[in-house]
Amino acid sequence: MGASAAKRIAPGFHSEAIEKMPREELEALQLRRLAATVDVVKQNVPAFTDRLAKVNTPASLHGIRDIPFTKKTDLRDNYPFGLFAVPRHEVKRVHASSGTTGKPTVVGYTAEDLTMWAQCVARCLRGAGIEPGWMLHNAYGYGLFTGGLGLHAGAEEAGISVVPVSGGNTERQLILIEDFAPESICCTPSYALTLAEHLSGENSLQVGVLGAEPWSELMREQIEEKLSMIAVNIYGLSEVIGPGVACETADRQGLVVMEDHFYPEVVHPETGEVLDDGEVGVLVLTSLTKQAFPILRYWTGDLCSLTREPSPCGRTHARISSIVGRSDDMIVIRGVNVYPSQVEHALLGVDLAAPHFRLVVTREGTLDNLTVEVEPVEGAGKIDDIGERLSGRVSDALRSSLGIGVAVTVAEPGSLPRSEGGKLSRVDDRRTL
Ligand code: DLL
Repeated sequence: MGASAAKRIAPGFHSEAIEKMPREELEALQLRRLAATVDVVKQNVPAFTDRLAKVNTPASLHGIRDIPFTKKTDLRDNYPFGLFAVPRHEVKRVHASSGTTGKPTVVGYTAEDLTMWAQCVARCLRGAGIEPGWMLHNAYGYGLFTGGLGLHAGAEEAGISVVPVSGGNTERQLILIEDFAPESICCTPSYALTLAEHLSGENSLQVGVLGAEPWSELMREQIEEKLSMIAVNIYGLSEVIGPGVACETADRQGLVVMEDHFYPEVVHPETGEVLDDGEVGVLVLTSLTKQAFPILRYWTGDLCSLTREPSPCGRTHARISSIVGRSDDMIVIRGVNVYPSQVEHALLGVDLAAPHFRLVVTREGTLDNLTVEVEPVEGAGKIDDIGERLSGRVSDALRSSLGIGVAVTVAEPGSLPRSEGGKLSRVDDRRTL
């Protein structure tokens, strides 16, 4: 049974009046909240006093463009609590994201921030079609990562029973899914694929809420097919709140931004100029209600486009496309700009290729090299017999989508890294070594 044959899942609501608020009213609310946030940051975050000295309280939403971007380096430079806008005793929780180098970036929440966050995630889960009273198997990591606790609080807020499994220990996860028969699951898409290698299509799951890493439409098809559930994309980042900044509904027509709390812009990756709706650029987010760690024009580095057309389900808030890559992920191969997500997309369309792969990036002198490692699908035959055919097909697919030739190697089935519960990096970037 594929997802299409599964019971039709319809988007629900957690705060219907807000989610369907007429845009004019929504934008007036955003402006009031933006003005208050700018004033709070100016007054309460000494690290930004100089930077914001010439910025006036915005009189229109357009006025946000006068505010300088906040970047990840600002969080590192003010580690750990230097950008908090409330006294330490008002901070009820901190989370942190592990940077690949150096210190983590630390974020904080007041009691009201935690309530707002739970409400945003509750909207995501209800929009995804999960009903109050259903069970949610939560396989996002609990701890400093925002995934586990973020989804946990949202489920409770929406009246969904949550199983706080956290990531890892796949064997135990499989037993619990079998025995508890949850209707829904949340985890990274790469971990959903790991679970799908062991779970039959005859399982209890109807909805998966997957995110925290990029994934393509083809990967969605594979997950939906193998697990017989619909797979909904959830987006967020710890600097802005955690999961729940934006999420698809069960219709899967773009990710609805919780626009009463987060103001989205898409800007040109090099000039920072705000782009028109529909154009792909860097997503920039401003928190409109956060207290402990308000953030103005945060440069996410995530590439997507934006639309303000109303959704089929009646939601009026803006939607972003799936994240198509990160502005800092670009590889230049013989003068051609390549994003790993483009490679993934081409690769997943090759029928002999399994959805497990790795991109190895190396540098010789000033030239970047890319090697794509692929695995054959189960049952395709011995590598000696099909290896050449598989690598030929992958090379052809890559040449036609990227316009350049890329080295391809075929690995033994099961040998490439699988997600063990957390984010899976499919790019092995050896250029800095
Ligand atoms: O990954 C928050 C989260 C948890 C989102 C659970 C969804 C589900 P960070 O660890 O701070 O926070 O990582 C944020 O992950 O800037 C994106 O590059 C990437 N990311 C998150 N969601 C998606 C998604 C959490 N749906 C960074 N698609 C972000 C693509 C995503 N990339």
